[in-house]
Amino acid sequence: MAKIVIDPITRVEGHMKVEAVVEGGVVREARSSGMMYRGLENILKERDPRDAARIMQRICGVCPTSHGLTAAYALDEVYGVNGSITDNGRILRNLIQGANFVQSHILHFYHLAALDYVDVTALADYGGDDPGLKKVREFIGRGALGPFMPRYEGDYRLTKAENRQAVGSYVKALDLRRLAHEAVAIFGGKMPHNMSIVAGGVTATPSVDKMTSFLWKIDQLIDFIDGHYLPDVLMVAGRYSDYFGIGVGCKQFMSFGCFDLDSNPDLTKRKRWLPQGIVGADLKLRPLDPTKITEDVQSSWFRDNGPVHPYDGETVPDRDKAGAYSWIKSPRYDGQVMEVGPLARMLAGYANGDTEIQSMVNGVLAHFGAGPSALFSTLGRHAARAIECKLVAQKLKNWVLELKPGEPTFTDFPLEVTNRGMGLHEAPRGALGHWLDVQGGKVKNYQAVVPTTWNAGPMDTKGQPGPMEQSLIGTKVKDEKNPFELVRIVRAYDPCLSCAVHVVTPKGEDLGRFVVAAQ
Ligand code: NFE
Ligand code: MG
Repeated sequence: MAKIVIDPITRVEGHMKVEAVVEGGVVREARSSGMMYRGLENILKERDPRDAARIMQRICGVCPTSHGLTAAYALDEVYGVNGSITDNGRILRNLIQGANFVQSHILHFYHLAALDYVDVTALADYGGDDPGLKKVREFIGRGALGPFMPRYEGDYRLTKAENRQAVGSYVKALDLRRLAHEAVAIFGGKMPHNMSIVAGGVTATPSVDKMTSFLWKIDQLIDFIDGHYLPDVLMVAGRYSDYFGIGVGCKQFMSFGCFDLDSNPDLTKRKRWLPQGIVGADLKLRPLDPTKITEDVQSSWFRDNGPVHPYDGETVPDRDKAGAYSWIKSPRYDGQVMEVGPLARMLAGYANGDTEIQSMVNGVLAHFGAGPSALFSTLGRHAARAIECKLVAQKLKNWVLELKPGEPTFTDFPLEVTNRGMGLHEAPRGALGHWLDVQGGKVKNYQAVVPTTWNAGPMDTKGQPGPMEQSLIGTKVKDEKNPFELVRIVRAYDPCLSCAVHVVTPKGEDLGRFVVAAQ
């Protein structure tokens, strides 16, 4: 029996540890742990609720727009304007959020995941003129290999030409991500942490100049997605096609739905481009009942009052709790484990009859001669993310042309309220919910339940491991010293620990000391 510990396993955004007990070359037990403690929920207490749309974005620099937007949805309900967001406000929110999706998906494939498959040393004797690739060759020549090393050695399967193609895209993707950030900033003011999404709509106003600039950037992003991202994912999938059967997971998926097409005050009835619901292996979409969401802290370093709905949730650390092994909580839907993310969204859209999604998903499956069950896998997660990236970028082009310069973007409201509010939307990594309770115009309680919390959460009271843990258990590990299988499985979920452990003590106390081993 061997124990493999990978700490940290994430390439950015916080420390996540994975421990796997391997017996006879197969993972028998797996533990996913969030190894840091933060605290945005507690910071909100007693503040003006409107601060939530700014402060909650500080959960993360990768998906701040999602936290600002989901906070704004919750605040729309608190202030009673959830049924009266103007068309301009709704569309601007979609554009800001959509441009961040595109950036985040490109970031994930190239800069967080690709180096698990692509051998950068293929550039060591590069003799061409591409400035980006020459830079990579120089890095290799000097032995200065960060961020490419350290890495596991052995299972790199692309040809030299394919590795060079992928590294070329890796370098180009840096520029394209900047372009996507600039697209967010056109209507969001800046990126990260936009200034314009607020309760009641958006403070930015559309103009023909801004719309043209946005369109021009999105066009270049679409060229990159068509010319690099989609072909590179297919190329990697071709060489590593066994990963269509590795990392299967819990086969239960949840999407809160995203990109509003109307302003129905009830978020379970609001028309959204990507639909809301629960999908199982039968590919049938069932409606979501948000009252069935709970957070369990049985295996988390928090005071335990049993699984509770987020409106009743609390964030009280207990670092010495017996049996706990993570700062991440374990969210459940109707007591069940749920995977969230691009795969969940593409499955929800597929099951709902979206012909664009069906055609792209079927195209990828046909390319590999695979059936729908291949989607429940490590490569299924990469493919779903790439498909979504392309479809979101196309939608952005259409939506920006629906803006009406000169018409309102914001609906005003009175501030002295006592009310509760729920925000449900999707972040790039999956379903994101914010719940807040406001009394006498001040925040009494704030709870965020975040995508990586769903995916990377630990075992619950019923003994059910979280989705990533389920993906790891049963995996064959060929070389325990180079556990490619484990890092590829975990990274395909695109975990973000800053989001997952978004809690901190109000006084910034030191809650524990951790030794972070080199990967
Ligand atoms: Ni820090 Fe985030 C996304 C959110 S993941 S990246 O996407 O919310 O939990
Ligand atoms: Mg939380």
